[in-house]
Amino acid sequence: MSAEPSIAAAATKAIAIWRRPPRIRVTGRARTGKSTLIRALALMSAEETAPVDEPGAPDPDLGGDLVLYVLTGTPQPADRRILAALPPERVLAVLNKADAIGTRWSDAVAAAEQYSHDLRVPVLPVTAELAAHTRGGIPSDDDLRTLRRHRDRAGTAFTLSPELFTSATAGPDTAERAAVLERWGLHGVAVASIALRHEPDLNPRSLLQLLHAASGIDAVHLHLHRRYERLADRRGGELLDELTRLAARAVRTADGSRDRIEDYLTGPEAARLGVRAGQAHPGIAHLATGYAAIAPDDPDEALARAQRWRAVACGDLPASARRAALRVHHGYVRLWEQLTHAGL
Ligand SMILES: Nc1nc2c(ncn2[C@@H]2O[C@H](COP(=O)(O)OP(=O)(O)O)[C@@H](O)[C@H]2O)c(=O)[nH]1
Ligand SMILES: [Mg+2]
Repeated sequence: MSAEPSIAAAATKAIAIWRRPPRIRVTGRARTGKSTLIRALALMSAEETAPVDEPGAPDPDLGGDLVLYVLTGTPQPADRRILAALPPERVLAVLNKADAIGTRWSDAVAAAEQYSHDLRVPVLPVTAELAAHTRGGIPSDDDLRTLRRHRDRAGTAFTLSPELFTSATAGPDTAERAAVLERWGLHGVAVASIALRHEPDLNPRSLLQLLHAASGIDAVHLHLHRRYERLADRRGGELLDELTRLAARAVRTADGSRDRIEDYLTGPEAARLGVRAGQAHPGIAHLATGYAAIAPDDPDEALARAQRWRAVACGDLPASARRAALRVHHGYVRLWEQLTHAGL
């Protein structure tokens, strides 16, 4: 019979793939903090894999959209092998347990930069345990009273180990100290003590913000969000390619599937997807920074951008980057057409 139902079905399938939520896998060696990081990020859709580098066990399946790779300390040969086999645009690595690296945050930042350079993927320092605590609630007045009572000991060996922090030699409030330790972890206690020494009147909300900032988790959130956007842009481009292919293959029949696909491809949403997909190409992404990702609402701006991208496409570029630049150019031309016709 007619090929038409299969065209409609194929278009529906392409749209479903485009809309599918990203699949993210959190991996790394055993006890690097994968579960803790998932809690800290509140990543509902993330799946923790079996640990990497387990004797006798195969490497975990790292298919899907994004891989969040958890390191602690110096990367091991298994970390290097697995990271080298993954496409860099699909990977973000964190250097967890930053609280255990050196004596200050800048030591963890320097280590992360070094690993990032060696491994050729972004590596962000983080203290997932503290970040997970700051998700769990706000410091109580009791917590603050206990920490204030010992603020003269902030920055000393007192906060170096759970045993020292809860030692009976520091006073009769061992149970209260154990409770604070339980709620905020050793690193949280150390950071909070120093903050309270400098500012004894700090309120619970400000202290929570400070602990959250000290965990480094916001940078991970931000990077992940950017990865999600890049992924959405790439998928938008794949949708356009697939629909273009389907429309080219289809015969025009009564049910109008091909006309609907063509209408969509010449419409405003496809133009915006094309601009975004083109700009996300790694070879030209740097040329797109500074420009709002959404289309301008004045036709002159759309035309100016179309001309600019035409010039980029005529420059010295590898073939795939040139196609991407042309896709941006075409997207802006379409938008310009729509904006000028809409005004008539
Ligand atoms: N010092 C420190 N310990 C952490 C941190 N994150 C996790 N841990 C601890 O590392 C251990 C393993 O964590 P878990 O999330 O279960 O690791 P997984 O095996 O990779 O899932 C636990 O005892 C955590 O409390 C961190 O940022 N700093
Ligand atoms: Mg786990």
